[in-house]
Amino acid sequence: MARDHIVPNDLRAYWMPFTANRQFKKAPRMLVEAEGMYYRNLSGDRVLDSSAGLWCCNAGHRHPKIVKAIQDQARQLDYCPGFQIGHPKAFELANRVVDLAPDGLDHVLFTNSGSEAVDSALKLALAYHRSIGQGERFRLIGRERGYHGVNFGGVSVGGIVANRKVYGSLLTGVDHLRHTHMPEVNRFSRGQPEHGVELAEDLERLAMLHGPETIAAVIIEPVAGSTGVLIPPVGYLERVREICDKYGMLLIFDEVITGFGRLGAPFGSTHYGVTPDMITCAKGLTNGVIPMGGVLCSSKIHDAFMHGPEHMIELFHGYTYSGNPIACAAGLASLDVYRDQGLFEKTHSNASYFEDGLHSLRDLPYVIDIRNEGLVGAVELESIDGLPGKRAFELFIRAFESGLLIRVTGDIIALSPPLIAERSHLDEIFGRLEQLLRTQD
Ligand code: PXG
Repeated sequence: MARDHIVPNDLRAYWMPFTANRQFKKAPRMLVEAEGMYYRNLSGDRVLDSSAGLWCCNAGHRHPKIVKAIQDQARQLDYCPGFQIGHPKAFELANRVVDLAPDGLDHVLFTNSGSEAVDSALKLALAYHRSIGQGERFRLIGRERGYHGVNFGGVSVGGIVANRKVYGSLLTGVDHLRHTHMPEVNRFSRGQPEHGVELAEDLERLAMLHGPETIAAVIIEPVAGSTGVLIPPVGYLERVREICDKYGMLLIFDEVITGFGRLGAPFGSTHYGVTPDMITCAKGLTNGVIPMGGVLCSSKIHDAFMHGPEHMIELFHGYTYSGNPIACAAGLASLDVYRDQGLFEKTHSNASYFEDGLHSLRDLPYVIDIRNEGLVGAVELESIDGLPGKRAFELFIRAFESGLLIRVTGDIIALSPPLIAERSHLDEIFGRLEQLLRTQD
């Protein structure tokens, strides 16, 4: 295929997100095409995608049905105001999302990203308590090592230090549970680690410390993704749910990564059989192709706002692009593809093959832990003394140069291949990783 991609000779203007900008601009890594499991770089070489872009392209790249849906929608209705006006696809997508969710989560707000979904959910939690006469519930509880996007609410409840520490005092009234990483007892666990259910008791302690009647909501990722894939210990999510119920605190599952099939079920909550009061999602909602996120909530929450004069707006919240028609078209097509290609079931049936492949890397140099669930996994490497993150970053560069896209965070390699991955693709990912790990300096 002829390649006519023009590369600007000045890269200074674009300040790239979560990127080592100076390093990048000295030796840029550009992708210019994609199809299925592969990208292509500027030289036309294939790059195998082991991270579904950034955990989002679950149906792989440039899926013809999703591409067509977006093209058709752009030709038909490009934009429609979302306030006081609707278009059919927003309602259709909301129904389809709710159908996949656990029973009881019957309503959806649309946003444009996971970060916006999180901040919307936190605001909704506060407004809900006020609407039922419990306005004294103002506290929000997150968890160490949690990632809930980059907006003020999400950073406040988040627990990744580098994402927080330079941004001032953030929201007040926030506290954190301890994270659930216990390598001393859970190293190389397959699926849910055996130890750590007792960490859920942190919530009981925080309730006693602050007064449970002051806590509005608890937000956690069922599987903590960004921090390097931490799988919930057996019984942990159930216990958090119990404590929330005991004290009337809302439970929010941030399913931006675990939503839409990553664990082999529509949501992490369906996979683990624990139903929160709200779910935040994004990424796989539109296969990552058009920005979109959402907040699913229970009828209990929704109905609490549905009173007062009917001409009045019930919730003063929303975005210019909430329910954008092209995003909705991408969402509907993505959900069709997930269903028609049986991608959640495929993930479920590939999970143990993925697990075996991942754990086969266990004895390679510097590997200190491996964790997995569904089609998400992590290989943790021993950090170089005084240079945390360097070992994995170098591996990332070498992988990219050799035609494999991986995601690294600190010294952890996180894998989350598109759910269309055949076993041959998984073999290729693990084969290449083995080679790269074996040949480290
Ligand atoms: N919550 C969770 C659980 C996430 O994983 C967000 C919120 C924010 O979503 P947006 O759409 O605002 O980015 C996320 C996003 C990585 C990585 O490799 C993870 C995310 C985004 C980009 C990179 O660690 N998670």
